[in-house]
Formats: sequence, C-alpha cells, structure tokens
Amino acid sequence: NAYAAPVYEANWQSLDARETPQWWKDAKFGIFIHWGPYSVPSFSKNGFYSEWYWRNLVDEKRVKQGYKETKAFHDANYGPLFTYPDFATEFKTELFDPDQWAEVMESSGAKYVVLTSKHHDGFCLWPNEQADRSWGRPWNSVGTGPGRDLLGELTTAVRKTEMKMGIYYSLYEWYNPLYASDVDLYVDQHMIPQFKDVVSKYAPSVIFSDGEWEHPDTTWRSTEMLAWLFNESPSKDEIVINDRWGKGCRHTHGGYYTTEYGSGLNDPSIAWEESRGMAHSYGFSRTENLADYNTGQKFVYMLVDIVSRGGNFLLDIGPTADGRIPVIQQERMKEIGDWLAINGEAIYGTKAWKKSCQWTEGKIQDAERGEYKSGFDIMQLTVNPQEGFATKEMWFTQKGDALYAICPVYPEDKMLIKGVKVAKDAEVSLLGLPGKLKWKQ
Ligand code: FUL
Repeated sequence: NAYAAPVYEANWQSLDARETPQWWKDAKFGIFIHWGPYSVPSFSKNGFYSEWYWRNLVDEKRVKQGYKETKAFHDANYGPLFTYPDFATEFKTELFDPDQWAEVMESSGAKYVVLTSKHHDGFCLWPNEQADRSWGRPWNSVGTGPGRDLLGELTTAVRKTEMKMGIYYSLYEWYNPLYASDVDLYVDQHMIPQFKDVVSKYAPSVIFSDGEWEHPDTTWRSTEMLAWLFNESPSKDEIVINDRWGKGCRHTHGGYYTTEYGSGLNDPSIAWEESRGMAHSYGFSRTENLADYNTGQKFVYMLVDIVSRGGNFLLDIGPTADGRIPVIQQERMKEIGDWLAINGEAIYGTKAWKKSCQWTEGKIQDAERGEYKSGFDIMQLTVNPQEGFATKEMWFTQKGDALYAICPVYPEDKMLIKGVKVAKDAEVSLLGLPGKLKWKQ
C-alpha cells in the first residue's frame, strides 16, 4: 500500500536516502557528555584526550610517540600493578544528581544531550549482560563502581525537560578479549546484541557512533544494524545518526557528517555537526586550568559561526568521577544559555542564508579568505580586529522571511548589511530591545 511506512534495506543506497529528522536540524545546539572510569584519573597532557587514558597507558606505540606522561603519572600515583579496570571500582558517582544535571544542561539552551553509553574502554553506563560475559567480569555501572544505571537515570531526567536524549556508542573496544581474538565473533555475539539492548531499553533519539575506523562497515555489519534501527527499533521515528559506521564512511554514509575539534563544513545542504570539549579534552581532565577553557563568549561565537553555515554544535562536558559537573562547565553552559534566552530566535529553526558572514571593511588584511582553518582560528579572526586580521563583523541566519544578522561585538552606531534588498514595508528590530530600528536601503 502506497501509504505504508518506508522500509529500509540493509544497504547504503536505501539507508542514506533517509533524511535527518527535522527536530535535529532545528535544534542546532546539544550537550555531549564523556563520563566513565577514565574520569577517575582524569588526566591528559599536551592536548591528548583524557578518555584515551587506557590506550595512552599501555599502547607501546603511543607511549613511544610521546604519550609517556600518562604512564609516568600512573606509575607514580597508582603504581604499576594498578590496572585500568581497577578504576571502575573507584568510579563511584556518589554525588550524581540526574535532575540537577538536566537542569544545568537545559540552562545552556541546548535541545539535546548525548551521553557516552560506552566508550572505547567498553565500560557500559547501563546494565548490559554482553559486556559482563565477554569481559568475564562486571563491566558496567550497575555491576561495579556506581551501582547505578547512569544512562537510565539521566535519560529519565532529561526526558522531564524539553531536551531529547541521545547516546554515544563505540563500535570497537580496545581490549575486549573477544575483539582481540575474533572480530566477527565480537560483532555477532557482543556488539550487535549489545547495541540492540541499549536502543531497546532507552530508545535514544540520537546515536553518535564512533570507533568505526579499524574495520569496514561490512565487518561491523552496520547496514544490517541500521536497517533494524530504522525499521523496527523503538527509536525508529525520530532517531538521528551520524556518519561513523566503518572505515571510509565519514562524510559519505549514514546520517549527519561529523567534525571534531575542527571548523565544521561549509555546505549547508548537508546535515553536519561539530563537536569539541570546553578545553582540550572530552573527558574531564584535572590538568586543565582556567586558561585552557574557552570563554562563554567564544562558545557563543562558535555556535553562531557554525549555525550560519548550516551546522549543529555539540559542546562536550566532562563530569567528575564523583558525579559532579565542574562548576566552570556549569557556568559556561549558563553563559551560552543567557545569550540564547534573548537571541535564540536567530538560532533555533533557522537555515543558512546565501552568505554565512560578512567581513569588516577597512581593517581587512585577508578579505577574500573563505576557508576556515579551525574553529579556534575563526575565533582569533573574530576577536582580534585591532591586530589587522580579517574580521567577521556579522553572521547571518534566516527563518521564514526574516534575515538575522548577528554581530560579535556591539555595533557602535549603525550596522551596514551588504547585498540585501529589503521590501519597503520591512521591519528591523534588535532582539531583546522593544520597538523598531530605523533603516534605509
Ligand atoms: C573520537 C573519540 O576517539 C574521542 O575520544 C571522542 O569520543 C570523540 C567524540 O570521538 O573519535
């Protein structure tokens, strides 16, 4: 019958044809959470990710490549006999208050949350029997450490707000005994049933898949899993997926395209999302200080810059092993939310305009520069006009018949918007200010 729901087949042609759901495209801003046993040592140096602690500790190649600080730190503080799995029992999350987390995340103006259900260490934040079986020990947050279903508790709390709840899920696990001996068996007996378990129990609205790069999608049997997800799972109607489903899949197959600590993409015709931590790492890192954290203003710039190019921003927080969101991370979220409370109309539900930004006149050194090197460079360009760099004086978004122009600094007097023809009866206003502004073509 012509009205039957579309049935997806286990091949990319069929799966790629599925549109990323509109709720996600409208949402623009989400909060990512990296939390697990690595939050106990919460250590990283030289910009390495703290959630890679186990790998940095034991992988000889990485140790030789300059990750030796991890081993030195570990041996000095925990001793060489203390292994990474021992951190699971120290991961106690005793102060975890899911409703407080949900409240503070919502205060950022974010519309969705993505929690690491399982990172590359294989540790599950929900009770999962596949994990315990293949690891031969309790390797989930109910069986050891917290003694709580962290994913379940946070899902319940987030769903009391207006935000959607999603999960990060790593296909590969560095040191899963099954993975190391026979990847096909790992996929068949561990990964696929585990993936179905987490989706069936929590019906996430987003799946941020990861750890795909060591094998092709055929090894992971990704298309089979996704056909199940789209056709049969409890998430099938609103599920949003990313592009990390096998070697070579990024920016080619699956759902939205991902960039990481980058500058995003310049193509508003595709769904994409930039993610990054507040400082140098996704997981919490005790080695980071105030100077390592971006300011709330920079995060607002990043958000606007990304949205003006049609993307979403997934900003990561790293809670502590005792279950707190560090106060500075709470403050950053609130700073972004304070801006969005007034200016959100120019962000949520918008689309990219014909131009994402406008460069300053006068101070321009490099005006034609259309390519962005990295998210960080964008901000340098934006905040240092006096140094003679090209400066983005205005970003644009649009919704319905409204054009939004967003300035990184408060305009002194007039704003000049280039390249726009305005209807005679158009109205111009400043969000947050009552009344209308004077304007002329
Ligand atoms: C990467 C992972 O290896 C990082 O640890 C982090 O989870 C990031 C979002 O994806 O590929």
